[in-house]
Amino acid sequence: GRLWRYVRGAPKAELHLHIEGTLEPELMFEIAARNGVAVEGTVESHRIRRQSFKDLQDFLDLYYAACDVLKTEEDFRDLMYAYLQRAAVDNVYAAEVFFDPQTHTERGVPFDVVISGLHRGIVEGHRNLEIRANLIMCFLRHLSEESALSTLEQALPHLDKIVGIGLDSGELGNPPSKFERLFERAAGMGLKTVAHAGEEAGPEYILEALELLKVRRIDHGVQCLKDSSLVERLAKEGVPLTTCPLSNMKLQVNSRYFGGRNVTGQLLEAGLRVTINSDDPAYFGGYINDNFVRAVSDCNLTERDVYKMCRNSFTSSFLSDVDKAFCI
Ligand code: ES4
Ligand code: ZN
Repeated sequence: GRLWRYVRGAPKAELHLHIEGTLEPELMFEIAARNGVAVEGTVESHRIRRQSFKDLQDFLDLYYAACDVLKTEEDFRDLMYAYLQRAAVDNVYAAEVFFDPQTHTERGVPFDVVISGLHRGIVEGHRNLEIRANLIMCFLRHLSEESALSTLEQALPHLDKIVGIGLDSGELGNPPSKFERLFERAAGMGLKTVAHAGEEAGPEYILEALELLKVRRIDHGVQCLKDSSLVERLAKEGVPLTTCPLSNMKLQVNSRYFGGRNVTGQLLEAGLRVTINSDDPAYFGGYINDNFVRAVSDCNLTERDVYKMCRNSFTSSFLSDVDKAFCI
């Protein structure tokens, strides 16, 4: 209806999207077959397995296992291109795409293969689909600082293909403070910084990400609602939150921490700079417009709210000021 039409037609930027989380079962089997990798089950059984997760770790175990099929530059190109095709349908003008190099280098896939393939997908997407994309290199917070620092070294010849760095994977027990030196080094190299914080862990992780990692955006950040003085600060400083409504629902963040409620409405009412994103759409049951529609219908939002969040997505992006002005 009218709501869907408005959401679909609104230009938007996607700021929180893990490229590995766009691997649909169909593409996973296609890539597995051509690489001679055995995968248990069927497209249908994988769809069913992805319908619900106990928590973040339950999801991550499946997400990392699915990545085993990815081996060649073509695989990473195809993964990126398929996502950009799907995002263009949702009127995404620009995407800032997370990738997890350590997930692949730990399995013996060279860093250069991963980044060259993803970059080729971006170049072809820009040429054929008129969609822009940039890469944000994410570090797995369950691994050591040493592993992260050596991964940053491997990125040195490819800095022209990366706009920034992020921090993801299992949050509890892996606080931002573990990566203070990494973020300082990356910032010194001219890279923008973001971090997942306050998805499952509490508001103190958000505060650490701001104070110690000096991030420009908080990925998720919904747990700020547990600390009213933090909410005030985020609102006053206009810190962008890249929220993911379907992700929070599927990973039981809402049921565990918010009485089952979608918190998009509360975040907006608090005056926060909220954006809506899809996180891992091949696992959480929808792409970016599905996330908008879910938030609007759960929280009774207006078209004005949708407009505001789309505008926030551009102002919070790492696009140049000229590009931002063109998009808004
Ligand atoms: C992730 Cl939802 C989420 N949280 C943390 N790390 C991730 N990696 C991929 N999806
Ligand atoms: Zn995420």
